[in-house]
Amino acid sequence: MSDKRILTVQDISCVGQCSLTVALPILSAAGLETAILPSAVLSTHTGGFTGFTFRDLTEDIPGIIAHWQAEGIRFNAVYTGYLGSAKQIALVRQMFEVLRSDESFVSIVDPAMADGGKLYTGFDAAFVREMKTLTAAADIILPNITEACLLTGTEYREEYDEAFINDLLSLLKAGGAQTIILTGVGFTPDTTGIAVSEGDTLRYYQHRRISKGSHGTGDVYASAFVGAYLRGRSAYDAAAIAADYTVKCIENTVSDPDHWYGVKFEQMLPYYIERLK
Ligand code: PXL
Repeated sequence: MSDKRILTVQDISCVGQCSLTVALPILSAAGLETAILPSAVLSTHTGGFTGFTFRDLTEDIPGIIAHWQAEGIRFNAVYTGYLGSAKQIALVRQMFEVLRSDESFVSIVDPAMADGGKLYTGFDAAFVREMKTLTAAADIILPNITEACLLTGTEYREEYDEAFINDLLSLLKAGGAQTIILTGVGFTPDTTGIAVSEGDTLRYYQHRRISKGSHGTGDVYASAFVGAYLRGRSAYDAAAIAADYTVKCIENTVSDPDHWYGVKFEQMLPYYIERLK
């Protein structure tokens, strides 16, 4: 296995099984040396908890980038998730340029900002506008349907057909997106899955839909995708491995009503590691 070093930029939600507390263990399980850059520190995630603390770390980022540049630190991939401010997005775009390894580099953006037709608490139209510039600059993006609608100015719909998905993908491509992993796409009530768009090729990976909208599953999915992709799987195969792993995590959690805030992804890591062999 060739050694790859990845940087992931997303928040630390101290409690809640999302963002960095999910990405770091999953990427490590994939065998990747993983550096982290926390975009913000929250006491919990914002989905269902109230009264959480939020410290934006945007002001720390220029100094961190400058230090890494002085040390000659470079990465084979930068993978971004939930970001702390619109201003931070411009800094992340700069990171794609100044922290890329000359040997290999891929930029992967999960525009984590919305779900179920709604922006997450704290984000606004200015954040969406800035996020558009990041998805245009990235090699691979992983929006859900709500995020794809926001990025393309499309009205969100609960029910849709393949023509709607094709239009969303065309608009994303027209906006500069390259490889698109569109998540949460299902055409029957009992199925969901992924649309993988690369150049002129579009393939679907469909699977059983277990429950609607489990917290943190977008981060589990994106991290598992990034791990598999950087371990040399094609975008489609990585999308499928990540989907199967995420389903296992949800199956492992649904019977526990107290565990509403995230999924028990840790117990399923052996399955993920096995799939990467
Ligand atoms: O899972 C996405 C996510 C990440 N980070 C924070 C969140 C959310 C979703 O609500 O609130 C802080």
